[in-house]
Amino acid sequence: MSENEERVKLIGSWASPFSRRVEMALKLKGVPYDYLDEDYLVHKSPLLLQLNPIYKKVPVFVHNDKILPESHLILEYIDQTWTNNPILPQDPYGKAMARFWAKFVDEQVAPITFKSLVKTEKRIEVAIEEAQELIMFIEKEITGKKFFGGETIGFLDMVVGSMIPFCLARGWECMGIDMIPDEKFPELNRWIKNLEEDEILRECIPHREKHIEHMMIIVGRIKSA
Ligand SMILES: N[C@@H](CCC(=O)N[C@@H](CS)C(=O)NCC(=O)O)C(=O)O
Repeated sequence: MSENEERVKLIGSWASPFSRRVEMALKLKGVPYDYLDEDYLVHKSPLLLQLNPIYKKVPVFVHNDKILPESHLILEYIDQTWTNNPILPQDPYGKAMARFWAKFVDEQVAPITFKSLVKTEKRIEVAIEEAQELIMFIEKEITGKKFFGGETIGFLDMVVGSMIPFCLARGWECMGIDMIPDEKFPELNRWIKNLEEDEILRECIPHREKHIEHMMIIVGRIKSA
């Protein structure tokens, strides 16, 4: 390897939306990288524990001698380091709002529409309705947009796309829940189709059947926790 050559490594997991979104960004920007897959449900490698001793979670991004956990931070770092095909808006308000929606989806939508739903003590119809109320905020935000940030794939498509259609929806499917029917969420479903048409994104989406089996395991674990 020459002295100037970049060393880029991602420690991720095939089923993790947090890892998938980082691969989406690397592929979109054409950054070559080595990938190490962690089967974190079974075992956490000494490398993962060493690189992310605080959270012990994937993904961890390694660029030369820099080590960075946390997918939102990794995406921002990638965007600022490899500036072709920008994924975040350039204007301060657009950037702040992209961060807002990304945080909302990871910190509110994901736990409330999945983990809490699996364990809910409410009537399931009521819990689903509450989950749909949250998702409706995304439906409204996405209305009329090809992608979340406009005409090209960007940060929000990676964060929200890796989470809602290509992770949570598979969990809802294995629980037999039709969470985002077309009649109720036409704009969300239109946007999902746009994502599925993109070759780079498609490459980063976990294989559906295998993923549903994985989500079954997660549902079982949440139930018995
Ligand atoms: N906030 C983190 C979340 C990462 C995360 O939750 N990763 C999961 C995989 S989907 C993990 O490593 N879980 C292992 C554990 O919870 O012990 C990010 O955005 O990167």
